Amino acid sequence: MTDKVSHLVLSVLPQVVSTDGVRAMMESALTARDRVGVQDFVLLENFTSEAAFIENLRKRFKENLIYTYIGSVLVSVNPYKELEIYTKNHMERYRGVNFYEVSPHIYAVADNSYRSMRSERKDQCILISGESGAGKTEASKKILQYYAVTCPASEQVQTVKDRLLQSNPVLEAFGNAKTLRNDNSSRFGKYMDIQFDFKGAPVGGHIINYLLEKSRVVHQNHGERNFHIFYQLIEGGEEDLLRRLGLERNPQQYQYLVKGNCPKVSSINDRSDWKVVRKALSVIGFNEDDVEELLNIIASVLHLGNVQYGGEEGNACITSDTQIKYLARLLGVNGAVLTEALTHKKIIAKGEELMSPLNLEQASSARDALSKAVYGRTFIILKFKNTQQRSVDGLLSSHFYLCCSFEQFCINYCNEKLQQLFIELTLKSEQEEYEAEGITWEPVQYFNNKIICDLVEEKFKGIISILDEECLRPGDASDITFLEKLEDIVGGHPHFVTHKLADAKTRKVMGRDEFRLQHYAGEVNYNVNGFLDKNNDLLFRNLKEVMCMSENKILTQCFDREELSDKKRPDTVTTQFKASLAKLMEILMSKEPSYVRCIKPNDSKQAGRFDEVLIRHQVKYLGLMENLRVRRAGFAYRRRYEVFLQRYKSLCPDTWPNWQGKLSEGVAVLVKHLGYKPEEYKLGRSKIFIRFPKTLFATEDALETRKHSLATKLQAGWRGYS
Ligand code: AD9
Ligand code: MG
Repeated sequence: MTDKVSHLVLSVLPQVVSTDGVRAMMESALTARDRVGVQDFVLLENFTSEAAFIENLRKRFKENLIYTYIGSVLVSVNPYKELEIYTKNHMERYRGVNFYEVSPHIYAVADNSYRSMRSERKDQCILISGESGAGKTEASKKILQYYAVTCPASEQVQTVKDRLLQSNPVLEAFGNAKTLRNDNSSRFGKYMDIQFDFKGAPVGGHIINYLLEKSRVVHQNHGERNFHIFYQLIEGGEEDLLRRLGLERNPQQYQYLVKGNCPKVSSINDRSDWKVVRKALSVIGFNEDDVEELLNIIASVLHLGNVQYGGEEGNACITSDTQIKYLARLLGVNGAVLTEALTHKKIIAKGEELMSPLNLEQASSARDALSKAVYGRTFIILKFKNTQQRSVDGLLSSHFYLCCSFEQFCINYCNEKLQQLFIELTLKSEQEEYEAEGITWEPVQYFNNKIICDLVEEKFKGIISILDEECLRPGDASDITFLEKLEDIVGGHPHFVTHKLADAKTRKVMGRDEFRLQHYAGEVNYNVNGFLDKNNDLLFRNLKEVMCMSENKILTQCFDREELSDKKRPDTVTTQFKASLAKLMEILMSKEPSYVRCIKPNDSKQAGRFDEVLIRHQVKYLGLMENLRVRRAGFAYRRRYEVFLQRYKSLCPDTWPNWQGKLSEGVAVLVKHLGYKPEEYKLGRSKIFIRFPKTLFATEDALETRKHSLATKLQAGWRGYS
């Protein structure tokens, strides 16, 4: 019943062309077109030319027009400066207005998604992709802000809105870090689900964060930092808080914070960010006790990093017990037990438990494994959770890495899967639209990246299977034997090569410990170093035991005792990831997707700089030309009859000032009068489909001419048609 009400209300939304819309459409008129390009790439005359595509982007970028469509896909170029296009006024302008009637904007995508959800009762998702620094996180924030402002609100809803918005600073504090490419780089994948009730008000949601780059907790490359939260706490934490946590106000004191030699970043104010995060934590539902426990964990990670080992005969022992004292108190564990667990490994032999001492290297890596596990698991439960209704909107952002470690391998695999979904769904939706309109669908040729997905994930023969097998194999298994196995099993695959198998030219740009995958987006070399360890992600059993005994409530959630009783080996990281990806794909397949494709204009984070080589590369790996080809395979332009008629009716005496009959007949009369040839267009059930942009442009030009002559005639006192 309630569903029906909301449906009825929305189905009567007027579909008029607003004045703003007319202006936006005028962008396509000839004069403006030369200056600002076309606002939809499908209107490019030479749509197969990458050069024309990039030229169009450039023209628009120069005019601060950072958004352009490919049909319903939004392409966004990071302006690296604040633009006055995100005001409340702008939000209002996009609210309830059809996609094509206003200039391209992220708000249009948000609004369109929201309205389809409400009027068609279809679950929606918005997929945001692009490389590091391209603007994905910013785009997702803009969408959330749009919903927060424009969706109906009540007191209860306000809490949900606040929580959704405030979950962002918290997630960013714990999951973002300064990298060479982006001062605020998200080091995890995020899937956000927002739930709306029948009135269209957000009533709940949850966030799934996956694949945090845990290795950053213990190591950072030069010029990069650890996760923001550590610096925020140290710089911003109140005196007595730091005293309680046993921390000094100097990041250089902490081993885990000095590796990148980059404690300060000019674009970041850790102290004021700390205040924002502290407030946000309470908004998303952390009470004072929760916050205390959370900060105890963060401080513990820093103390763990400062645990130093020494020792004779290779057996590690902890040189000073200062850190252990803090750790015992902050984590609520027994110091002696923790010390033993940080220096020994429990072995179960013939039913007996033995403690075997670790050497220095093993002990350091056990300590680091503990830090990563504690931080990584805390991050997973750190999310806004408030599930009430069915899920209706997802925001997903993902990145494509061109560098080459284990984490990037996983992320790039994820992107490969998303690309597959993208191609499938774009083709599917094109096909469905043609079918719905009763127009014959002509199949399109496209590159199907299934072959690469298979290379990675196929059972027994795929890279993940081979990696898992090496991880499980006792004895001499190592990263290098993994590489050799790969050569044996997938060596002949057209998308795979190693140093040994490569031709002379490729060999020059490959290390001996690397393999190269030819992704749909381009070639990526992966260094096998650390693959086995990271895939195993082993945490010694006795360290797990200590954590399970912790009195810290967050940790007891993170370390489940069942994990200890479970004799079965836990799944490897890639296997878990593969399973969660499969689940994600299933969720996404069941929703209607919208896409935002983000492009980074230059590597120096500079406003106004359009680095063509860099952009061309992204256009390629985001599959934008492919996307455009699919979209243009049939018809470049399509509009609902009423919209088309409204705009062009003045060009034909029979449709001016108003057409009284059926809309489709009005359009038929109009285009006949305009001299459209039969091969140039098709009339569907509710829309006209125009095959070539030039047909539309000619009509636009005619409209422009007519406006001019009309203006002249009006000045001369003319009344009536002609
Ligand atoms: V990463 O894969 O998480 O490393 P993102 O998320 O794609 O990356 P992000 O959204 O963080 O990039 O954008 C990087 C920076 O570009 C931001 O910190 C802003 O300074 C800048 N940016 C991005 N989008 C916009 C925008 N629409 N307007 C102004 C922007 N600045
Ligand atoms: Mg980001």
